[in-house]
Amino acid sequence: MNLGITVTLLVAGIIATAGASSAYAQDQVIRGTYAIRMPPGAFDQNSAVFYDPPASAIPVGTTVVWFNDDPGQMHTVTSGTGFEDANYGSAFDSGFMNEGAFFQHTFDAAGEFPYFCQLHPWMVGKITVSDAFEQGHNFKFSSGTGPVFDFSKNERTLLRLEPTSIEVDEDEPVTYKITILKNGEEAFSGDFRSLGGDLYLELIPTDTDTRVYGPDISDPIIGAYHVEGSFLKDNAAYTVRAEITQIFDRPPEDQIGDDFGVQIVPEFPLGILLPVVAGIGATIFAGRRLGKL
Ligand SMILES: [Cu+2]
Repeated sequence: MNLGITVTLLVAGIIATAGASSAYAQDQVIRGTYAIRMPPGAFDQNSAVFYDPPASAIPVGTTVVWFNDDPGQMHTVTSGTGFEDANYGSAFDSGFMNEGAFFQHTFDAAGEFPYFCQLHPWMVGKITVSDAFEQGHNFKFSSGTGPVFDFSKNERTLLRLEPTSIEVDEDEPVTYKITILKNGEEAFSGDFRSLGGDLYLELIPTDTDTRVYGPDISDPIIGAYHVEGSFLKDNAAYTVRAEITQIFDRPPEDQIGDDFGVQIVPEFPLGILLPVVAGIGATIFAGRRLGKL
């Protein structure tokens, strides 16, 4: 088959598919902000990683996009723990995904969402969704684990910042300055660019040096960034200080900033349940204002 015919057939196939289903046509565009990959060799039962990352904690409303990067292998992303789960596939199901295909799903409700691959049922992953949020003066702040992040239960938590005191168009680039304070001392600072105002930032406690990577989706820049490091691995009160320092290429007229509290703990012992719950209430409802810095 020569290349001209191949391309013609491919284009005809795409047009036929797009015409058949508008939902499928929409999925030609990546809307997801948080990426999970099926890496080369993911099909192999002995693979170290099937879905990467295998377990994530995200705020409600996040759109996750899965990519099949496994050469020559088809996979699925199917809700449920496996075929023994009577409701498997009811929350979401990608259908067969060829190499290079992607599937996206928006998580609109809190809960735990295990999923698996119908072709290789040993491939399992999990998404935990939280609807906890804190309303600051300038941002709504959501965390995949709520205000207490127990990293023995969740290895990572995705944070979302949504500006609420300014309007940002979907195609408008915004620069955030994020500072993370640990017990009141600056432990991290970085600049992050995003389109449309919302910033997704994942915190990953590790035993390694501080590392920043992302965005997951870079064209356009709508994807999540990731910050990992040992500085996140202490039993400590953390503050995430968010500021918008640029809209397009100029600083905003008024300073836009908020502080949000995140308690990071290595475990959540039952003995301290009551005092910590009181702390959650205080953290949720007492977002401190930076105001004019
Ligand atoms: Cu598979």
